[in-house]
Amino acid sequence: MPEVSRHFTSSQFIASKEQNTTLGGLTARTTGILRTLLDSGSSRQARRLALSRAVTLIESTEARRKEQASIMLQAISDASLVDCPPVESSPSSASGAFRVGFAGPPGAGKSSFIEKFGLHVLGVDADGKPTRSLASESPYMASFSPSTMAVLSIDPSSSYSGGSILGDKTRMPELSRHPDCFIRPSPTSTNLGGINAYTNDVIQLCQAGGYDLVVVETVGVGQSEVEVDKAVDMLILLVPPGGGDELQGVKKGIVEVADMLIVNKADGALLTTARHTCADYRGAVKWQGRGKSDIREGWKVPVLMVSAKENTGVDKVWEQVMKFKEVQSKNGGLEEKRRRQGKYWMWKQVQEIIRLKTESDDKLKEKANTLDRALMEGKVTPRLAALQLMEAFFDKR
Ligand SMILES: Nc1nc2c(ncn2[C@@H]2O[C@H](COP(=O)(O)OP(=O)(O)OP(=O)(O)O)[C@@H](O)[C@H]2O)c(=O)[nH]1
Ligand SMILES: [Mg+2]
Repeated sequence: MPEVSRHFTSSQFIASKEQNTTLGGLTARTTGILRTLLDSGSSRQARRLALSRAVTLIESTEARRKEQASIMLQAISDASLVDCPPVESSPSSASGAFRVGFAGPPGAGKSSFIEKFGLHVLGVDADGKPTRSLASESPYMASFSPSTMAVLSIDPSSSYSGGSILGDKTRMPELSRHPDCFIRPSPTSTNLGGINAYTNDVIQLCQAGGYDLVVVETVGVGQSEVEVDKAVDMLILLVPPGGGDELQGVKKGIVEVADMLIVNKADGALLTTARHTCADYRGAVKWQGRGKSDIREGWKVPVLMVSAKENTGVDKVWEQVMKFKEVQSKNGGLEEKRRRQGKYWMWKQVQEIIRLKTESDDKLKEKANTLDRALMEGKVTPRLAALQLMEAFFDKR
């Protein structure tokens, strides 16, 4: 496993740029990626490409590339790098990018909606044509008006395809052509449900690259969406119209953690059903955010009706996102949520490091396989198996 304690100072970073040298531990290629990503002088296209390459590095399973990724992430998160040349479009470094998660059942229209949402937020389409009128400008825009956006689409079926921008695959053809939008489909990792172990790292990268708004799309209805809430500032649940069984199909857990609910496909023959679904959800979320222990204290979860197809309701959703950001920034909820998330990701990384180390060490792997078999045969309890594996793990050190 890579050493994660290596770090660089900003003067080293700047000197390496001036002298065109590499940073300790990083190859020339990785240094180049990092430099392009963090340098305010990089063009939008160059920075987008560097981000794509950096994500590929993070998702790599190959030991050497993993090590590069680890050093790169360390360099990015190093506080001493803060005073390296700032990225022009970077939002205030205090809060970084705002992260919004979209979760919901397969086929609910998440990608279709994100495309319309993204175009609305950015204000112009890929050809520079305005996508919203001045009349739809909101007072909240004064404090938050993103000029760049990243979309991380967690693809459950994905066999990873090498970092191309799969606009058609993600159903965001227009947005994926947009020069200020970075779209990246990523495979899920089976043991983590709807997000993967790197989602948080990729979000950090997007932030380092100056992306103001990061949107994460996940698929499924259950544990996975609750998990995506650990990586975002705001979680939006997007559902199709339909009551009864379909409503029950959306697990209670996700409705409880959602900060906003959207009923999509409120168009044509589905409009009446969408209205009923909306009313049902309004009843379901009535008491959310009321408890003193809820970090969203005072936030009334909005339930909105939209149509990605007809491009309706998108402005209202954006208005509520900005409002949530403002309310949560002021009452400290945003900061508190990020602190809790930091703790969560530390332990998630511990788990991942143990898993990778076990897989890359023949003896540990053998021990794990033996314990696996013993578990299947009922010869050992999960607790004992875990203890034995940990003992073997620490013996190796
Ligand atoms: N009528 C109608 N159909 C829509 C709307 N939004 C999406 N669809 C259709 O719903 C289907 C699924 O849309 P996607 O955007 O791929 O849905 P998704 O939730 O991203 O799907 P997964 O990523 O596969 O979970 C497509 O056939 C869309 O054309 C809408 O507002 N109205
Ligand atoms: Mg989708």
